[in-house]
Amino acid sequence: MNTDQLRDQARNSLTRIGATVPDGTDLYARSPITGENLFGLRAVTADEATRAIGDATQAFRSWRTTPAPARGELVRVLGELLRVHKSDLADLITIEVGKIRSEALGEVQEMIDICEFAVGLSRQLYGRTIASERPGHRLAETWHPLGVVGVISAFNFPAAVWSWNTALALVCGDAVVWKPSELTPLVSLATSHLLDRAIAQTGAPAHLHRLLLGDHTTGSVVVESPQVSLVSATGSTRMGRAVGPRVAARFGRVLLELGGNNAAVVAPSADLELALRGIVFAAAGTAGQRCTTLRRLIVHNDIADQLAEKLAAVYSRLPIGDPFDEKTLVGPLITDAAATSMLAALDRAQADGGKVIAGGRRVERTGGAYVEPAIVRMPRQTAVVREETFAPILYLLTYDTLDEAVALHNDVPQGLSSSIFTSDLREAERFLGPDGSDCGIANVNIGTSGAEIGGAFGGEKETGGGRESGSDAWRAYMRRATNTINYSSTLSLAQNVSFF
Ligand code: UN1
Repeated sequence: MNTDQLRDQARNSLTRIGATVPDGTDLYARSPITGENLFGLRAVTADEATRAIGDATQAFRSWRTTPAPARGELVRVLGELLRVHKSDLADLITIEVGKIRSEALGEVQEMIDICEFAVGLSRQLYGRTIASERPGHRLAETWHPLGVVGVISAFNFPAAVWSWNTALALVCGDAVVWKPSELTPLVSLATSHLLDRAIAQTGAPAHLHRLLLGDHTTGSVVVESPQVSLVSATGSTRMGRAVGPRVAARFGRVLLELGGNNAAVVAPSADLELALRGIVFAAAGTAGQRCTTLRRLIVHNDIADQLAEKLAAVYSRLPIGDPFDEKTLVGPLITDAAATSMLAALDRAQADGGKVIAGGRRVERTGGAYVEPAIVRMPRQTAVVREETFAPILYLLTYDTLDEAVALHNDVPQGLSSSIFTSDLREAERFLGPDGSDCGIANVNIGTSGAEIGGAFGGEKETGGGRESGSDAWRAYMRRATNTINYSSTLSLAQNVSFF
């Protein structure tokens, strides 16, 4: 598609959703498909951002006492609107991120899934009753809404990551302000408008959610505001290093989802055909631009040549190009800079003795940064392998013993996602055990990417430690109160203390 067609398609999707684009020249919606601008937009000023946080704080005051199941109704309606506009939103994701259609639809499905999870959760924000040591006393734990949640999201999952945070925050009784990536303003406008429609339809407070389009100065307003109780930020480790301490300095809470450098171990007993499919999706899918993308393959020496050959054969046939073309599996990288840093990483890997066994070249096309996903066989886990390059590079390393594989696996600063391909129960359990993978996500016979929303999502070490999405991740969006209730007529002190 050319830029005029992309612009028309974006306009049509936005119109069906009902969203309008605030005209301006502060930032530009663009498409990585052609590398050209689509619309000029107006950003919010710092004053407007501060006022929006104030408005959200007001909305929070009434929302926090709305019964949680009634809050769930808002999220249920949002989920319905997402179903109705699934195709429109997926189009905007493909236009602004360059994801292939199936993955863009998958991203919207992930949003619908988390809405449904959150609706159920709205009746399950359980506290505990705890045995008290004193007669006639009850000890309990109550979860209360936290305040305003500031969501800072990245370009690669421009809508789903917002929904993990927002669906939970809303049922937990919080208000949300959202600073999306500058690279995906149209997806943000559309998504935010769908929530505004759900808010209007259910009579929830109008300013419960505020979209703050802008650059890092807008992000700073969110990070610095004492009214933002939790900053949930997704992006690079560099971004997290800047955000984390600033929020901590004002005793705010942070939830960080930062870089990954995800690896899969392939053991000699692995089902190689299954492993092959898992590896290719995880490494080349989304053009290597997921935080869960498979970046390192740690293969047993006995099968390394065989697997490398099979992978190289599949890579040589990967259809690269326009993500709207049904045959395409690898769309463009988000920017030219992303392609430049991929090529620079490949140069460094080769200087370290790495051999490119598949791909790695820029695909010549007018407009857009299209690259061939690459596989590089490395003699060692050198510095470049230990860094996250947000592009489709798969480094292949080899091992002889599982101990060696696990040591290589864990010897990177990041700790998001991991997997092992094996038919050996002992190896699988060892990998999942306390001295196995040190990641927040550890899988068996499935790749590192494409997690379901039902589990908690996040990682250790430089990945930031936060957990979002399913399981009990909701607790990050609430504050806990411990209650001691004396229903006897005597005052007894804990720890047998006597006084007065
Ligand atoms: C991200 O790349 O920031 O597990 C999120 C996955 C998706 C989410 C990725 N469910 O790959």
